[in-house]
Amino acid sequence: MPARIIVTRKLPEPVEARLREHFTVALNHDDTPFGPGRLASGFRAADGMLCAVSDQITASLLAAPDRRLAILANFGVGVNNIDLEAARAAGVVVTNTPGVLTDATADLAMALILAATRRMTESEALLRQGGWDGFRPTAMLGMGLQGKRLGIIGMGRIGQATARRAAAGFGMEIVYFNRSPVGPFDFPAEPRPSIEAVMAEADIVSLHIPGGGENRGRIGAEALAAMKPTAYLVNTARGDLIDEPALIAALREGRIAGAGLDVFAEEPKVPAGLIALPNVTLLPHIGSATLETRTAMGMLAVDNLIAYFEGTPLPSQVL
Ligand code: 8YV
Repeated sequence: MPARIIVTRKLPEPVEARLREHFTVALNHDDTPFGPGRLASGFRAADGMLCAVSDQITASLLAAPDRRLAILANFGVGVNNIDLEAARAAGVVVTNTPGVLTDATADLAMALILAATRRMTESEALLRQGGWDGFRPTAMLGMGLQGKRLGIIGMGRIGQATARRAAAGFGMEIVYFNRSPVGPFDFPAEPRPSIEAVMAEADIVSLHIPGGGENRGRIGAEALAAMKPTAYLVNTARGDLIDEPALIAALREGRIAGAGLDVFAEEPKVPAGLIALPNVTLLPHIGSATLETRTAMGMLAVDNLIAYFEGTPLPSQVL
């Protein structure tokens, strides 16, 4: 009998077709997010779940005595939506989708770097609101990237891909902090001993570390105070890395120049304080949102499920 798989979100068609070929599958046709009740009944009814960042996989779900579920194939590289300690204790296998979303996410980090430094959100708002009265040599002046310093926090796959784009494509210098030694790279980059050291000398800081755990709130008042008043902060990683009230205060008081954010601490809530600020570009978690990438992520999640139920090595196992 094929294994029973529950899919918590609507996925690109080829991924859903492949799931139907291999499993008895319950798809989410109308894409309504699962609440705790629907997740709990899924844990009782299915052998596996293909879940996403919008699903909070808590200790109480994982510890339920009537759980049937044996594997969580997470759609995404970040797994901070899953209580990993509880999954380990329950013996539930967890997989993710590294590698296939590196380029799309690094592209979006560059897009946010450009949007922030070229004041795109502010400029477009002016135009849409009918406030543009024609070309002016001194209007909407931003900051050029050439020769500026990009600070990468977390030099993993996506951090490196962002740095490579910035160095090779835009002539930026790269400084970075990584918890463990990393490199060499195919672009020039200098390590720094701490996050604050990177933040102090960067013209733009881009975050690429995992969310949750000890990283929650890591970019708080102290780290933000280290930044230059002319510098920008970009986040395509996880929203909870940033203490949002501290960031709002820094932006409001002009202690940093601007920000580009694709992720938020309590998605889909976006603090009103951020929405009110003109010098921030805000995107609804679209780092990996290309058809090619979302299809590749889905296929990798399915590869993991197939391998698990066939008893072969899993392509990308977290636990
Ligand atoms: C995903 C992401 O689209 O991979 C990640 O960690 O943040 C995104 O690219 C999202 O997690 C969907 O589950």
